[in-house]
Amino acid sequence: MKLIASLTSPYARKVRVALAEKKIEYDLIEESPWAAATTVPDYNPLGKVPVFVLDDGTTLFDSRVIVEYLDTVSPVSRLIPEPSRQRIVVRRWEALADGICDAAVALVLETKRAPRQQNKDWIERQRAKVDRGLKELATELGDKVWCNGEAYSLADIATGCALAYLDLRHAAIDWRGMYPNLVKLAVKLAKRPSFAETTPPTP
Ligand SMILES: N[C@@H](CCC(=O)N[C@@H](CS)C(=O)NCC(=O)O)C(=O)O
Repeated sequence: MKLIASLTSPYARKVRVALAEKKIEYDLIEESPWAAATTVPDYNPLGKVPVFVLDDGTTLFDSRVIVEYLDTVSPVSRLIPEPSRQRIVVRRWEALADGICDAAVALVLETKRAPRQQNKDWIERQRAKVDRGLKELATELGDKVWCNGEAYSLADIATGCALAYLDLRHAAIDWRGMYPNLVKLAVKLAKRPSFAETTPPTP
């Protein structure tokens, strides 16, 4: 099995952390979906990473589908709880964390454009999503040990990857100064081998 991914993608990192937690062997194929010669559209018509390629050639995307697949095929370290209520809670965390990444990625792309081509309203709209998203993460976490209570889950992985992506691309967003409970969680996550091994390279 192989994972087509860029090392800076927060969605790909979520999958790589899940693969490490579940101790699943795979080949990592590094690809930038933005490179002129990218082969990503050969695997995913949407041209996005991550893509997981099964041994029979089946391609899986996006990151949420891949993680659900991984959790289904291996019972090691369950990341998505079985009971439906808890399962939905964890998937909501993932949607929130991924949504923060969506807005953070949109901000990166917009601010790469020539200053005169940048749309200020669009930038403010995306920034507001990040700010509200962070507030919701912190409120939902409260003083719990992990996002979903007592047990480590996909909710923590998605949240940790989103926070680290903000550190990577938006160092000016001071989530650390505003949300000590998210800092505590991020520190705990960084100590896990799955996170330590997938730290994105600094640009
Ligand atoms: N919802 C998708 C998002 C994937 C995504 O947007 N990946 C970015 C890299 S961080 C990408 O490949 N962008 C290329 C493009 O939008 O053309 C997932 O969870 O996998």
